[in-house]
Amino acid sequence: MKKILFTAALMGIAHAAVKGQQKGQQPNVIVIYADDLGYGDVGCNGATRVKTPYIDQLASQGIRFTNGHATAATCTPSRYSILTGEYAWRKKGTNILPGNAALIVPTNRTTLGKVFQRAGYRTACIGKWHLGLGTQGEPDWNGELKPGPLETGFDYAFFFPATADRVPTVYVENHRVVALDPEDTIHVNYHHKIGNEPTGKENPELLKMHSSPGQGHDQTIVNGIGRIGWMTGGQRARWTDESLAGDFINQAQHFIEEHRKQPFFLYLSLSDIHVPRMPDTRFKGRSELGYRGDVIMQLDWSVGEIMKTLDYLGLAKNTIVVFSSDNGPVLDDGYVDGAVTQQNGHQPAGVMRGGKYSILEGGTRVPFILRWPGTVKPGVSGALVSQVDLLASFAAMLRQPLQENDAPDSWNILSTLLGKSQQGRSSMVEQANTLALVKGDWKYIAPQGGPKLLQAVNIESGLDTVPQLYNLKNDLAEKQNMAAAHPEMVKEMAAMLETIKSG
Ligand code: NG6
Ligand code: CA
Repeated sequence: MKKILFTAALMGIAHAAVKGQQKGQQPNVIVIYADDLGYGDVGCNGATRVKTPYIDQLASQGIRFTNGHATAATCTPSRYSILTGEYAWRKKGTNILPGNAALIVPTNRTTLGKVFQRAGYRTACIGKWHLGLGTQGEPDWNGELKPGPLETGFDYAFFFPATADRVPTVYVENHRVVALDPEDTIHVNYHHKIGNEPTGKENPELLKMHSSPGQGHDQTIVNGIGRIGWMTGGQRARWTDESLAGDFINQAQHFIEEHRKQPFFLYLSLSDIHVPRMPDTRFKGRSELGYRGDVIMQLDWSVGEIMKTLDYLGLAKNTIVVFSSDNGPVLDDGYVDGAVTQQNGHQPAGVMRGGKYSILEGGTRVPFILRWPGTVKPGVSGALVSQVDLLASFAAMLRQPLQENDAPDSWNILSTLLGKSQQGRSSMVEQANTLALVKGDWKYIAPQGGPKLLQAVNIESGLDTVPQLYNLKNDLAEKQNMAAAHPEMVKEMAAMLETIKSG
């Protein structure tokens, strides 16, 4: 791992000498991707019970989109889409991946990172990956882990393989586990217990945070927290949950500082506010919402650190920062962390129904901010925009041609993202156990059987065996199913969804 001497490195740089260094250059782009952060979890979208001053500042200096979306209500498909410009439901095997899955992004296709690489940018992926590693079978944790981010558009990568609640709980730098010890090799299994380390199920007395009854997370204990999956070995390589946010920010600052003189693209995929929510000790108990509120504050701190780094290096004006989240919010996602008992009236999805795992608006409508000081006029936009559009939009900005089969669902909405147009996408598909089509003010949810309430997480799935049609303009909370009153529109939108599916 590269040594992080960020502060020392910065102190050695004469501030004035750095300023304007990038004048006339193409703008840097940083995508800060939060995990499971709901539309209503940030102050600028109405949260009052938790404070997010840095995210609010980013919004007030840029455009805050009120109709901005992830493509899906869970992580892996949304991440697949933001990087490939393709709806994930077009490709099999793109649902939530286990920690030992193979790479699902084809290495021969154009990705967001590759668009920047072709335009001469240095690119990095820092944070949560969750798109698989290797070609098939178990990735070789003790050898070379490829293909992965380096084969799909990134020059540098520092990440963990899946989610913070899945083994192996280690960092990977480029192709190798960080702090790997050949005397203590890493082995992972998602089917049965391996090794003799305690598990949350057998040794709950060793836990510092308990898993929610019936929600798993009771396999190998790492850092006092039961995980999904079993692992053995790699004792020195294991991360500490309390340090995750700081570790990723250190890496990000180092990358920005190192590339301050050339255009860079940073995909900064933070672990907050996904479970296990185990903030750095200085954030523990800081909010009134339990650890969920504390990690929102930690996420806000992370955003602030990036903003300060850009300011300090004189790069703020020449850097586009996009901030969003991979899916909507959830309170109890498997651990007893106070999110439910200390909700205190906080509304993580704002006025919307649903959340993570749900086809209702709370599932995919997430915080979405773009800041480019001096170029993009601050404001609020209600235009329909999706993360899947970043690829075609940035390709247009960089004048990088896309081939016929590249990024099939990505629309060039650059002028909307930059606030020059209020016109977003005319239609968009949402995914969560079924598909929904948004067109203008209307949303059609394709019929699909299944539980109406996802009991473990206490979230409405939005599933119904009959078609649903909502007018989002008048009824953002999707309370009035208008399907019976507008059979023609149901027919038309169902047909349009079929056309998009076969397209
Ligand atoms: C679910 C996990 C949940 C979380 C999610 C992935 C259970 C019962 N729940 O299967 O805790 O890890 O997967 O979240 O195992 S995501 O944001 O990466 O999609
Ligand atoms: Ca997520």
